[in-house]
Amino acid sequence: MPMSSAANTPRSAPVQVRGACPHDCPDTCALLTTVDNGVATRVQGNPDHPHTDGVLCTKVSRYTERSYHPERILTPLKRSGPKGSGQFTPVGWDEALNGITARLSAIAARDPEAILPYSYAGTMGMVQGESMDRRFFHHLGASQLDRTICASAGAEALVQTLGGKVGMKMEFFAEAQLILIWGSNSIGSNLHFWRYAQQAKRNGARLVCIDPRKTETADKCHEHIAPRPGTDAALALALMHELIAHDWLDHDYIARHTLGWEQLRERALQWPPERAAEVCGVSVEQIRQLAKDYGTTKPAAIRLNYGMQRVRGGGNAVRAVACLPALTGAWRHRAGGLLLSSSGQFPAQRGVLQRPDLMPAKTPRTINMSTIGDDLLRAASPAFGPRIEALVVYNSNPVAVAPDSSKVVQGFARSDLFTVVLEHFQTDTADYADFILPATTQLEHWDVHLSYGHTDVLLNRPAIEPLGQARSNAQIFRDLAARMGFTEPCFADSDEALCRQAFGDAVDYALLESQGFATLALPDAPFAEGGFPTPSGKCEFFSARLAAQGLDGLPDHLPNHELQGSSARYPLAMISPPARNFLNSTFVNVQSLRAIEGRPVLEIHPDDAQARGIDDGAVVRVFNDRGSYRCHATVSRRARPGVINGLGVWWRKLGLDGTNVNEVTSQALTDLGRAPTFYDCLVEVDAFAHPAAAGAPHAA
Ligand SMILES: Nc1nc2c(c(=O)[nH]1)N[C@H]1C(S)=C(S)[C@@H](COP(=O)(O)OP(=O)(O)OC[C@H]3O[C@@H](n4cnc5c(=O)[nH]c(N)nc54)[C@H](O)[C@@H]3O)O[C@H]1N2
Ligand SMILES: Nc1nc2c(c(=O)[nH]1)N[C@H]1C(S)=C(S)[C@@H](COP(=O)(O)OP(=O)(O)OC[C@H]3O[C@@H](n4cnc5c(=O)[nH]c(N)nc54)[C@H](O)[C@@H]3O)O[C@H]1N2
Ligand code: SF4
Ligand SMILES: [Mo]
Repeated sequence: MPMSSAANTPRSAPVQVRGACPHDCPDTCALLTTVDNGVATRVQGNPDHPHTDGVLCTKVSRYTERSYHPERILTPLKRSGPKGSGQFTPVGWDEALNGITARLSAIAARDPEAILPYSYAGTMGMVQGESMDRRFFHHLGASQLDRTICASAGAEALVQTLGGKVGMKMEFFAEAQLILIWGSNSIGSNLHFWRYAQQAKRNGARLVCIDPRKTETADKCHEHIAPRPGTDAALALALMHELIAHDWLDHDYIARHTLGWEQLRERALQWPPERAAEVCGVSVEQIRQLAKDYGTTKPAAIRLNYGMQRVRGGGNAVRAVACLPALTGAWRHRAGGLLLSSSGQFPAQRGVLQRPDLMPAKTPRTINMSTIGDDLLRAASPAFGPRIEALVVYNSNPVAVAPDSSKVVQGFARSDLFTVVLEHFQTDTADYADFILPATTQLEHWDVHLSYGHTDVLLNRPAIEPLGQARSNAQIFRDLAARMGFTEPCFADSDEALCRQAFGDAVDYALLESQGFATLALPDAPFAEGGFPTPSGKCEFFSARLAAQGLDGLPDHLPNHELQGSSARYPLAMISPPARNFLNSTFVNVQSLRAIEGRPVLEIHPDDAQARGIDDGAVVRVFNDRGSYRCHATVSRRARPGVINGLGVWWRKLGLDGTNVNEVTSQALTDLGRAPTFYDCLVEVDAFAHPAAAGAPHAA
């Protein structure tokens, strides 16, 4: 079929338009959208893009269902009932934009820091996610947002250890002889990495999954190690202990390319496998065997992911694991080392795109998105600054995804808070808006993407015209800037011009236009000869920068927050990893995908279920001091004893009794990176009589 860049073609044969998957997923797939007379009829993986290899996950292969969903918001909406009631009336763009600028101008005249943008990675696109929006809020002098909700603990840990979000190339996992999949359900959340891991497996590699939950990935690995949540640093330190005890070390690599070996050695020797086994709740033999596998197999690769980060000691855990490849010299081989995130390797021109120079001379304060619950309820004070009076939410659904929902809901329900939500759908968050603005989807707008899994840049061309009156995020902020009287030329840049600015000359834009993606030129084995992007140029076991902040310069095991204080009386540890057919809270309203997930479920081990009289399929109440949510129990050995898995993240209004898993999660933050601690959460569960329990179908 001929390729076309035209968004709208006259009546003619179908065309295919090249794009990129916008979702918060490490795979950043290349898309091919079939367009038949202006209608997108099919979204497929681009077979020419090596990482995508023509394959998409189930979610995005249903993309047309999401884009043409009958509940898409297609006009601006103005609130017509009480906050949170979800009652809105359609209005024209002029009325909406005028209403919004009037209110924001009035607040800004008093104090622009009372205005807060709230966005995350609903689209990962650099144009629709971090360009015109940032210019707008910088010029306005609004509060800045600390975007911590996902990855900042691990990011900070990598910066302190390896020097940045750098690591192995995803494709070389296929050549490894041992792969540790550590804190990741790759089949569910990183499918295209899993394809390389399978290739390695076919070539004889051993695969080990380290995850408290027995995931579908764990099922397909040779070995599954199920530590208690929040104990990975103890496990990593015990592995170091064994590497030292058996001298499975690369002394030459350590001497030339690491910093702080003597101190780390001393720390690790305090962690014999027996001690770690006690902390982690796994057997001494499993730890010994893992250490032997890791110490004696070459090349050995670690796919480290986000699961271990969402606890108090998440940053330290990532630091501990990130030390391992330097101890064994695994980095010498291109199929050895570690990958958490590749995104630090892209030559993104963020200063050009975001224009922080537009900010007022006195840099506005920063609010942590992970504590939005508390911060919306905070009064003005010298330490905090002004009360938050206005929120502009886009690319995020905080009422569903932020921790400690009851606080978040209370904050969004404030009658004096002015809230604007840019959305495709009337999410839990949009229900609390004063104005909802209809945003375009990836099929309808331009964008350019980096990846946090592979190392290719992708261009997304619009395949179809915007549906209804939808406008791209960048267009909406351009419109708002014009009405606010921002006259700098940068507020006139088109979406396509922003695509060109994102990487400037560092990426061949003509290649992006002709093939849809461009691969960065990077060394195959980035640290074979050291050269880490840390201040010392070495892998920093000991971080002088952390020590200078008064923190431990070495990685250590930090027990979970919830094991201390009043929460410690709740007996079960709850983690809430993603459901495979949702992406965070995106897709929960897509009927065919929700049908696969069935209903909100809590996996509970047979012993824990029996002790509480909970039958498979029963409605349960999961509760602690913060709140309670309702879902259906799945009595299953996917849960380890003492740990329950509340699969996320359902829209509250599509869950049971308007609740979801974040009713019980806390706003406590991680050791590094100020990130949330979703998986550091103690609860109790009980069965209770609920009308939904009778005759409801079992979830798959
Ligand atoms: N299908 C699907 N794919 C997704 C997403 C989605 O919602 N759905 N979300 C996307 C996003 S935003 C992200 S950040 C990534 C996240 O993807 P991953 O990095 O893979 O992280 P999670 O899926 O959050 O958790 C991975 C695994 O960690 C386990 N885990 C929980 N606590 C611990 C612990 O203390 N230690 C260890 N070792 N493991 C633990 C969980 O049981 C889970 O199976 O995936 C992306 N991809
Ligand atoms: N309990 C628990 N909570 C969690 C997690 C967990 O594992 N457990 N995971 C956490 C993680 S890793 C993350 S990353 C966060 C994610 O949290 P969010 O970033 O809020 O992600 P989503 O829930 O997918 O919501 C994204 C929203 O953006 C909208 N959107 C998409 N594209 C566009 C666009 O182009 N324009 C506009 N205006 N809107 C768009 C979508 O419709 C969707 O409603 O959730 C966190 N919450
Ligand atoms: S969500 Fe991930 S696996 Fe699915 S199409 Fe997008 S990038 Fe690919
Ligand atoms: Mo995330």
